[in-house]
Amino acid sequence: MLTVHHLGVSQSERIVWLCEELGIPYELKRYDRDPVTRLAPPEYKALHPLGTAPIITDGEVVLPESGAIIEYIIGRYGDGRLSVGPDAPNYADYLFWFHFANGTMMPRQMRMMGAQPGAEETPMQRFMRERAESTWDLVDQRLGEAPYFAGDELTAADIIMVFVLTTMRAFAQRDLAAYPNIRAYLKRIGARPAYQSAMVKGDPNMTPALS
Ligand SMILES: N[C@@H](CCC(=O)N[C@@H](CS)C(=O)NCC(=O)O)C(=O)O
Repeated sequence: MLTVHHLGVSQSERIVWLCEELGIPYELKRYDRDPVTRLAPPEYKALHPLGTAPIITDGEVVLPESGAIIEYIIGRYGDGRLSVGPDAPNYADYLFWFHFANGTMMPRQMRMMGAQPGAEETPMQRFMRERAESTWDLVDQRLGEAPYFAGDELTAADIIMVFVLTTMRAFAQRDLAAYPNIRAYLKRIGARPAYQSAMVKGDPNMTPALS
C-alpha cells in the first residue's frame, strides 16, 4: 500500500494533493512538527536518513524528495496522468516549471526566511531580495499567459509549484497584491475539489494561503 507520510504544514501537502487529483488509493499518516524546534519529530526522521518531508513508503520502497515522489507516483500509479510527454508542444514548459519549483524558486524564498520588510540591508541581502522578487515576477508573467504552468491543463508542474506560492508564505512572507495573475490562479486551484480535500485531510487546522 502506498503510504504518504505527511508532516503538518509542509511540502508533503503536494503529495496528498497529487494522490487526491489522481484518485488513487493511499494511506495518509500525519505527523506534527516538534512544538519547540518546528522540525519533523523523531518518528518522521526515523523513516529515512534525509528526514525531511515529504516521504512515501510503498512496500520496500522508502522515498523522500518531492520531485522524485511525484514522478514515482505518476509513473507507477497514475498511468502518466498529470505529466506531459516529450512529443507534446508544451513539453519544455512542463519540464521548466516542474524543475523551477525546487531548483530555483524554493531556494530563493528560503533565503528570505526571517527577513524583516523595510530593514536596512547589506548588498548581499539586497541581491537576495531582488532575486527572490524576480521569481515572483516571472511566475506572475507566466500565469498571465496560460491558466496553468504547463499550459491549458493542470499538471504535476502545478502540484509542485503551488506550495511555494501558498504555504511557504508562512515561512517567508510575501504580499500577493502586486501579482494579479497569481491571485487569479490560486483562486482556480482553491476551487478544485481534490485540492480542497487534500488540505482538509492533511492540515485540517490550516487555512490554505490562497490570497
Ligand atoms: N527538497 C526537499 C525539501 C524537503 C524539506 O526541506 N522539507 C521540510 C518541510 S517543508 C522539512 O522536512 N522540515 C522539517 C525538518 O527538516 O525537520 C523536498 O522537496 O522534498
